[in-house]
Amino acid sequence: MPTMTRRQMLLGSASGLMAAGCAGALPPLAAVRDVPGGILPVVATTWRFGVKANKAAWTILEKGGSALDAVEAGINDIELDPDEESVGFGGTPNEVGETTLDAMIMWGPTHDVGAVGCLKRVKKAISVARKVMERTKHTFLVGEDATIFAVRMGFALESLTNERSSRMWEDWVKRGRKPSHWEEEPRGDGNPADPKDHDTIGMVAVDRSGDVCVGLSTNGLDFKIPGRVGDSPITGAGGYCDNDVGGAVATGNGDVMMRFLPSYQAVENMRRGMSPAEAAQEALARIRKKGYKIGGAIVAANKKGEVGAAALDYREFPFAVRNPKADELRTVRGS
Ligand code: SD4
Repeated sequence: MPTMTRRQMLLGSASGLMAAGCAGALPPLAAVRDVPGGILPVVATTWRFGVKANKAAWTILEKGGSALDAVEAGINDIELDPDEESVGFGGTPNEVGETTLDAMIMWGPTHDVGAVGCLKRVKKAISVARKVMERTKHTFLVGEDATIFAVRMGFALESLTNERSSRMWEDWVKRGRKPSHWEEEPRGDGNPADPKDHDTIGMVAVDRSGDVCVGLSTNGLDFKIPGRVGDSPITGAGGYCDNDVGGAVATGNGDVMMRFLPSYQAVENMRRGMSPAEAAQEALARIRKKGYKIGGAIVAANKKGEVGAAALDYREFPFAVRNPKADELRTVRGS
């Protein structure tokens, strides 16, 4: 899969820039690890906001911190950003005008997962997911009961609606409630690909110790039917990692993508020797083969710190990559 670099800031070798007095931009040398064929740490994130999310994650990775802390910090940064309309509060609401959140986090060293689906009135969904992972033996909590769990864990109850999200909902009602999710499955040539109108944050990080973490947070698809949970919080669908191999995260039409466990497939493809880009491409090709025509993409990273991505019916899919040598937004074309 060809990749094009839109904004590439090559920071040069750590020692070279240290000598040039630019140490502020670099991770402390102790936190950088050359591995055969690659360099750690690395963080890669879906969509354009990935650059900003990676910056927040990097403050942890550059000090030698864990991929787990980095993923939570990077995703929180976007969840709490009022300008992001598809992650966190103020995001596109469901059919009845309520914004609800899906999130999951998976930590390679323990192969443990925490997830929440249809979470209401709590802003930091990824942090609630981390509490599910760390404080309970469960994996996945949903709906009002996930909210009650969050309150028990000390999270504040807050409205996820703001002026913009109520306006979006009112406009949608005025347009006759179109688009809607009561229509036919997106199959075959007759169906247009989904418009790229929704972005989920999916982040994969490998820290200096080689430990892998993936995380995702989203308010799901615009004007979804109440109660709908997408692929993002489902292990192997939205995200998956194996500490021996690497990790992968998915974005796109989750109703279809969750039928294929594409993140799991991408990680298994890397285990069998494919590059991250090849692994993502092969996992997505399975969806196309069954006749679906959807927008979708996967970002994958292996233990060496190599990153790749592939996309289905997006004209262009941007994803952000940061490691000790680069801080860049890349794009792949949909296939
Ligand atoms: C979902 N996969 O809930 C998410 C939406 C998404 O870019 O990724 N949009 O189906």
